[in-house]
Amino acid sequence: MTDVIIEKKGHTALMTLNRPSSLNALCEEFMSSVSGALDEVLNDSDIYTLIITGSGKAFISGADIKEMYGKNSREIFDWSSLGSGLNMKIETMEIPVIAAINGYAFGGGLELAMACDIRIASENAVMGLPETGLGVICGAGGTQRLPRLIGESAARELIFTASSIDAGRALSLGLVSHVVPGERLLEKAFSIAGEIEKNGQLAVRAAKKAVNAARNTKIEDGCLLERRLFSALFDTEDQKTGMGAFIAGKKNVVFKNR
Ligand code: DAK
Repeated sequence: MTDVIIEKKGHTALMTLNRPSSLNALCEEFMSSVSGALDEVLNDSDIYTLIITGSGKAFISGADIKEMYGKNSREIFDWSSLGSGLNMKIETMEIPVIAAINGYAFGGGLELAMACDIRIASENAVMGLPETGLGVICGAGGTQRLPRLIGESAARELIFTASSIDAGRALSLGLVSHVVPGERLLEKAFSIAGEIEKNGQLAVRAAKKAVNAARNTKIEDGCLLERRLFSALFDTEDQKTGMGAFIAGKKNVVFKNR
């Protein structure tokens, strides 16, 4: 059985994590498969948006506790580079990535979802960072990304209490941007992907780069980067197409992404 399934629909790639026996827990072998699948997507210039979801009742139940259990600090440090590398790869991918959280997203699973650009959830999704309850802390960016996404107070509470939240609470905290019935989750994800894909892809990618920079740049530097990216787009055909269509009163712009 393939543990990561990639399907292409138009310009969208759907990546389904498929290790149901452990609810998609991230073991070393599985992380390598996910990383390889991400490379496959990265190397396909025809893909404009990636959706990541899980099969069965979990998005990802977390890092594989059984695999981590016996390791010492040196071994886990080596092991962990794969997990953190995975999230950095997702976060820095040129194209937008949508996490369609279909069920449990705990620990490393929520950390992976937080590395995505957009998160949507099914009504039955449950999320949390249970690590302190396991005697450890997040190891793949959870303590860094959660406060940035939902603010320090709520993030500290979730991390220190190791408590789980349902999809409605995640929505109210701004951790996910939509909650839909399970059977409509992928439809919603594809609909968001479609909205993104009708725009100029050079602009979308520049926008992702600029928004990413906002996380760790001084406002002056971020605004300078934004201005540089904005200016560079004026040397593209897309800018003439998009603005030209507005001036001519045309709707349904078709960008050539060049
Ligand atoms: N690891 C290993 N196996 C897991 C697992 C996990 N995280 N989650 C579930 N499983 C396995 C179960 O052991 C069970 O296996 P069998 O007994 O059938 O062999 C099977 O999946 C089905 O699970 P359950 O029988 O427990 O299913 P339930 O529906 O009853 O419960 C559950 C679902 C998700 C509520 C429960 O399985 C659960 O609480 N799972 C653990 C959730 C958790 O604590 N996750 C956080 C793990 S710590 C790092 C990267 C990341 C991390 C750390 C470092 N580096 C890059 C540095 C992150 C740490 C974590 O994620």
